[in-house]
Amino acid sequence: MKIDFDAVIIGAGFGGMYMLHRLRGEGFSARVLEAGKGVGGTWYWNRYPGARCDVESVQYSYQFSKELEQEWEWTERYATQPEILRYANHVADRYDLRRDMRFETLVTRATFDDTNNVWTVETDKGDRLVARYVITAMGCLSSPNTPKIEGLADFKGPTYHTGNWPHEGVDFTGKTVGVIGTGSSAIQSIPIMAQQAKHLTVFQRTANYTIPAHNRKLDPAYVKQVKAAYPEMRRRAKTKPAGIDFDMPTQAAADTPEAERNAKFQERWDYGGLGFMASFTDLLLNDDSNKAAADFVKSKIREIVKDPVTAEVLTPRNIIGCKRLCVDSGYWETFNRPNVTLVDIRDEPIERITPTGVRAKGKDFDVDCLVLATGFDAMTGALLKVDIRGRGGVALRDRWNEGPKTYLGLTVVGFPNLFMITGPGSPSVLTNMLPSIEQHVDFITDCLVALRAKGVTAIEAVDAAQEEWIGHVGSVADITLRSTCSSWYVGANIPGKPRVFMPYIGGLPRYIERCEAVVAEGYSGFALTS
Ligand code: NA7
Repeated sequence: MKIDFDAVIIGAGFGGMYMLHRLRGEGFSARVLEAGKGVGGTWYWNRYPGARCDVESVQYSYQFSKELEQEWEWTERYATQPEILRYANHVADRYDLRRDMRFETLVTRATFDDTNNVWTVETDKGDRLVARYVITAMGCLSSPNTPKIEGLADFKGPTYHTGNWPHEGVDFTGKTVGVIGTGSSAIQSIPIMAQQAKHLTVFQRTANYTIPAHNRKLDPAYVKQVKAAYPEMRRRAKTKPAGIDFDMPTQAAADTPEAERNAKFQERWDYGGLGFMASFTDLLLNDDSNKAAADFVKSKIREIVKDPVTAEVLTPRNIIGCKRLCVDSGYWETFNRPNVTLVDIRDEPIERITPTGVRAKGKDFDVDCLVLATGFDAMTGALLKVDIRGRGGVALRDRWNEGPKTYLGLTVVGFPNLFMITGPGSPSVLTNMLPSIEQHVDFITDCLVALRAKGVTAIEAVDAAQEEWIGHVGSVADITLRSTCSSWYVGANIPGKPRVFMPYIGGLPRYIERCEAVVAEGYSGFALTS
């Protein structure tokens, strides 16, 4: 059987780029297929105003090359989307990655051939590529969710989705703007849109928690210091559950007197960012401790937002950290502006979109343009958009109709020679994505090298191993409060999506240990066919 490539990689984000680099280094042939016109994945599409990473830039970067690590200069504590995209392009140039990439090419179908143990990958351009392996690098938050609100298609003005933002940018100067959604994308973009727009109306279904970023330009002396100690920082990061090097708590909020507890929350608030949830060990384990953290943030909302009614509407009612915590620059303050209106649609959904605006709560809110900050069909959306057919023509869509089941978040029973970078059931979105991506890419590369040495033509997860892994993913999720609310982690934002806590919450160190054990045991949990 003639094959075109050892591997077809779907997606040219950070996963696809590093995957290509590693495979080339080991002498495999590979082709990357990418829907966008360039590299960068999520950072290619998410160009909304204020888009930034919520992991600090010096940690949200590749670590596979010491030279790359040393030569790249991050300029802000939290890198902006343009800076991260520049970094992705720099990596593509440095390693001459584009020559094995095909852009504006959407993968439509991938079919496994049981007889020859190969995949045929088809694209919207009419390609049919035969490869031994298919590696998906499509990202966890890459399939934008456009809610089915009646009348959306009739709106006369422009409609923008934060996850698929026009590349030329949007100037809201002098415009009236309606924003639907108050997740991370909205929380980052609202303060900037409010500065430009004549009037901004925010339609909020669920009030959200956000912690100030306290973003700043990075002091070159600090960057120098980080670079000098990079290996140590990276090593420490891998010992932390989220793969981020920061001070881990040692004390439970439940064992801490109130004044001391609040002082700690204040310290973390002043420091800024996601580390707020690491103020104490038990914020996601104990209801009272969680409430203490939530109350602290609620008191901040009341302090910052001048109008008590608006403050009350902005005050979240769910537990903190259940939905992904947001990191902002001036979000609450924005609601003190005279040109910003908040509409609470918690109990009454938007009735419809009219040709001139939004009808909600029996009122028409006329707007020139509409921004959908309505998130993504997370973790499985991009994968299931491709018609992936495994052994016997079984569709992944059918296999996962009760929620995704994987072995290690990397492979699926019935789908031999298919690997997923940061698939459901792996730590992925609960960690710093870059080290998680690198760990997966290294695992896959080492695996392909080992299979080649053994003359293996097919690798497939074994049912018992997958069941055991899924059981473990579910049982660790049940221990935390994180699985208890309606978040995209459980697919709750997509009507009809099965409710399953999708990422692995056991932490990166435990996950790495498990992957290493699988390798040490000669790829335990997998069936290998020569
Ligand atoms: P999110 O966090 O999923 O936020 C989407 C927002 O859109 C959220 O406030 C939703 O309310 C709201 N939404 C979705 N559908 C509707 C409808 N039909 N009506 C009203 N409001 C709606 O997506 P983001 O892009 O902000 O962030 C995703 C991740 O990217 C983020 O966690 C970071 O990791 C980076 P809901 O909460 O569902 O009531």
